[in-house]
Amino acid sequence: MYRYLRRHKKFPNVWCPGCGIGIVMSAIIRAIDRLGWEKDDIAMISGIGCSGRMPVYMDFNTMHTTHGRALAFATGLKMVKPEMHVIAIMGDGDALAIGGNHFIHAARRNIGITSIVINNSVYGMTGGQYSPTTPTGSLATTAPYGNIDQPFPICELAIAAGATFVARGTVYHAVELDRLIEKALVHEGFSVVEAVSYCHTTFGRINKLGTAVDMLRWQKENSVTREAAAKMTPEQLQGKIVRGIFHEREFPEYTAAYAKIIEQAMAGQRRV
Ligand SMILES: Cc1ncc(C[n+]2csc(CCOP(=O)(O)OP(=O)(O)O)c2C)c(N)n1
Repeated sequence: MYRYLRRHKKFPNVWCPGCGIGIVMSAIIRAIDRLGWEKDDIAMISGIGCSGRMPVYMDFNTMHTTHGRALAFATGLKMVKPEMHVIAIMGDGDALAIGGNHFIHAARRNIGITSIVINNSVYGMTGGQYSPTTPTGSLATTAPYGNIDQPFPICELAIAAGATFVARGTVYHAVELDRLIEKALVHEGFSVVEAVSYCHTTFGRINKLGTAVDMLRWQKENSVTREAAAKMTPEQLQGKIVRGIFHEREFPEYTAAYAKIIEQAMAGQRRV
């Protein structure tokens, strides 16, 4: 674990004690360690937010960029260095509010980036405003009477937009999460792992959900695997988090397809 951290420079971290983001970070480290990848071959890119702080603590090639633009920077990097393993770390607000268009277009292109979307149902860093994943009816500092918007289903959105590997795990099921992340990392095209986390400091407190441990217990009791979900009725599934791989398919990866275009152009082979 320590081999992957900038522990002499960047610690202590900004996360609240008990925050789920640390569990996601450990899951990513375990997945990378199992793959045996060189740290120099990995680029980890984030926007702004509590989730966006993760690459600051990791000893890879890292970029901590502007809010909502992790995938724009990651796309640029992947285009010039297609041989690198590019990982984008985003909060739900970063990925789906301000960064929503980048998310759907990166998925549409099937560019070989692994996106980890840490879903804590809220804008954590800026004080608990409601985000695109806040459940309908939940309280937030900007929804003191209850959020009336529908939450974005991250995995369904990613599949519809064209992502070729899409999975969801929770921080309670940490070992399962690192297996999902490992599969996403080795996938050739655009892969998305929704890591369902929690923010006990802003979302939990205002919604009276208890401590970090209570929120972890809630995840344990209210999530089911895809296989179990297939045997449940829509009523039984109400409010449950379904975990597992939702989508996996083959489609040409963007930088590989682009390299072919360059080859054709250099050879003077125009199609019209
Ligand atoms: C262009 C821009 N708009 C707004 C902000 C303020 N801001 C910083 S972090 C953040 C939201 C963070 O929420 P999320 O992406 O869900 O991450 P979390 O902190 O919950 O991990 C916002 C709105 C900013 N830094 N830049």
